[in-house]
Amino acid sequence: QFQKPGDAIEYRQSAFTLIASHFGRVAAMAQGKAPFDAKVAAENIAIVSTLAKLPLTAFGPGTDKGHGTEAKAAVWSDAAGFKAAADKYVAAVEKLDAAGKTGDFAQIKAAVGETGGSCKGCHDKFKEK
Ligand code: ASC
Repeated sequence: QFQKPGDAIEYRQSAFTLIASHFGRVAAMAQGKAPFDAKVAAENIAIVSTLAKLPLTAFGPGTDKGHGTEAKAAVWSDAAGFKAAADKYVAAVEKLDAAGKTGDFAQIKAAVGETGGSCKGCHDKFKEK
């Protein structure tokens, strides 16, 4: 799928950047930092949902070093733990997607909290900084 390890690292970082940007717009609404607009929330959640699994395809062997990666060695040495964290994130995004479709603020807020927690949970163990 990727010609060189650097291509995979660049790909996953790019995907996470887009996910963080679009999730951030919804999180700002959930936190009351931006006005809640159900349509804008749904549009951004749909983008997050489409992109969510893409970076997970780019942690193959040999992509653990260089090219500005912030992935910790634990991604590969604790592959089961990383898989569990990734599954939690995918499940949270599925709930967020469902909440986005309802347009209900309380449901979106709750799902944003769970999704953000899944981002943080993985970063704490598997990402530098
Ligand atoms: C975000 C983002 C993350 C998570 C995390 C939640 O918006 O970019 O990495 O939420 O900060 O704790």
